[in-house]
Amino acid sequence: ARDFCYDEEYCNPYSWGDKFPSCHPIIDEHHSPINLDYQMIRNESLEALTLEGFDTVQPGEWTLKNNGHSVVLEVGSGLQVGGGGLPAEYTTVQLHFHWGSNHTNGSEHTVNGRRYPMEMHIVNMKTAYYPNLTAALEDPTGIAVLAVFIDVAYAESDSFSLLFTLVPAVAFKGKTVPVTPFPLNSLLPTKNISQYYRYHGSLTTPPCSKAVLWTVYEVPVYVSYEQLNEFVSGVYRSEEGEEPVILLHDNFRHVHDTFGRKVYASKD
Ligand code: 1SD
Ligand code: ZN
Repeated sequence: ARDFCYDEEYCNPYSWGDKFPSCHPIIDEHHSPINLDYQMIRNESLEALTLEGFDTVQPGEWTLKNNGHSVVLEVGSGLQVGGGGLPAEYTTVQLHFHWGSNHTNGSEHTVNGRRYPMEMHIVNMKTAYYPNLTAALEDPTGIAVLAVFIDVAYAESDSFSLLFTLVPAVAFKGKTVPVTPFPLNSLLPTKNISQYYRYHGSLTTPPCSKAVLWTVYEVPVYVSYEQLNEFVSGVYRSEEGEEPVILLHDNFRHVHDTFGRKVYASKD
């Protein structure tokens, strides 16, 4: 039996709480994702984050993996995120994607109700405190996720093609492929990197732990329609040889009420 899913009745996001009690959307709780609107509080002290090691080629080898819920890039240990109002230094662990079935949906966070076609999450855990992600989930600020919206344009993205051309190798659940490290900042917006939203929320997948400081970049990055289509139509949540063969898509959670949470916008 699958642990959680996005479509079937018994395991979709509205019933995650049956198996994972902290996924129940209890009133006043800090769930993610949320809609970002113009009600945000401008916070002049939120400056650009410090992304250590993001502009260099890390030693070693990274791994791209299909875990049946997303495509995940596990990175080594040399990447660190801090500053930008975060209470500590965080070590980058992995990045992964959420997407739809075409270019009209896919992102988890929405901006004034609009969904982008994709959203990338760079997952970081509080350095020096926790041996692994599971341990960090007990801390309300144990995890810092950097979210980047991915939109479509006519031009192909060379940076994303590095990663996306490897996706066919992990088309099926459980598949992994080695990745030669590359500067991770090539996947980030090139302009206005100091413009972002900040709020406290949860993991968007079970166990939905309220352990995440979210940084959502305002400016999207762009891939071509072809790049998006190939990704969206080429990843399965079934294992190789398993019947039926089921596409993995629409792996985004519905947006949640902020219940009066403060959502900040950075200084610029
Ligand atoms: O979906 C991811 C999940 O794969 C895992 O990375 C978790 C962190 O332990 O985070 C969620 S998410 O909230 O970044 N979508
Ligand atoms: Zn995610």
